Amino acid sequence: MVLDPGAAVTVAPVAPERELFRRSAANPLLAAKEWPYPVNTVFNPGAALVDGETVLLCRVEDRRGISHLTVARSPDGLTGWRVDTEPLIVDDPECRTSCWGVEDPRITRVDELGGWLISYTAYGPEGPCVALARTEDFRRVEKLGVVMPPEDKNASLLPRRIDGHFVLLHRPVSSTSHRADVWLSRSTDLCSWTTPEPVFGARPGPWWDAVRVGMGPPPIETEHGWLGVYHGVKQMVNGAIYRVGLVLLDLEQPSRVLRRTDSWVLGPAAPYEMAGDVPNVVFPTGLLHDPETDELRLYYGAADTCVAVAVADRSEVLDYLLSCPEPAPHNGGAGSSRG
Ligand code: BMA
Repeated sequence: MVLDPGAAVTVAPVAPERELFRRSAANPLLAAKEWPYPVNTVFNPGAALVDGETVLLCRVEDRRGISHLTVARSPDGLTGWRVDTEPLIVDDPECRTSCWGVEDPRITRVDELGGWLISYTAYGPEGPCVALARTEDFRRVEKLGVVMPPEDKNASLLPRRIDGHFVLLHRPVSSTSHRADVWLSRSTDLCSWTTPEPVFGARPGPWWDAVRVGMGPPPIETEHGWLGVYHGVKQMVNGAIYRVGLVLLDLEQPSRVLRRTDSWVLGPAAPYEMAGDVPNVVFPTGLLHDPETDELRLYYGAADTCVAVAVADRSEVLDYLLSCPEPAPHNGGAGSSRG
């Protein structure tokens, strides 16, 4: 075949010249050696700002292999961490849905609840499912129970109601197609949830997010839409690679994807991301915005072994997202060919 040098070529948008998300020199922030009791690993933290301090609710895998959630606090979100000596949320050996542990919390500040909603994975013999808990101070929690049956995980609640409904993004897995895409469900009381709506899916073939996608931290409201961070998985012959991409969801119709990055914006490259219990994993779970500096802090688990953070400018992130092409009608949706 002879290529016509004058022919128009469609080129995927390139990533920005400098990295959007820049790793902190303080990384890794937290690992087993910082823990006040013996544990295997510390990773995938939810994040919140509480009375001027950064609170990370970390997934801690104990030396049985079962995970629980424990709070660490820091004045600047980077250094001077103080770790609680007791977990905040633990497995319940009597409960079918969480006797194998609790994992991967996401934290949403919900002003009308006067506190924070924690969405986390409860794990038991039926598989992973989504559970909720509420806290006002990260010292006591009220468990609200399981809201999505197995297999479902990676749940993040939006911080405000839309048309009178709370909105939960979550990631069920189809037992027929084995698709693992992002859906959303709505609720007026955080107990009963409506029929799920597809949001966006894995892109088949060679894509970096071809095998599974899952929402990361709760999306942040911006003037252009909900800024969402997600993880995507590619299966290689020697294992999976977990990377990070971005979506912009419509403010009033959050199942509508306005933009999605074709390229990942953060992937395993630092030694602590490439080696550990599960090599080549960057798994985003916490996102904080400082309105004074416009800085975003993205907290993530690295190699299922430690906690790290990368920072970005919110305006640069939005400019980049807005420069990405609008997805075609089905392109953002779960179950579509390019989903
Ligand atoms: C996912 C979750 C995460 C984990 C990731 C990489 O399925 O279980 O907790 O970080 O795999 O192992």
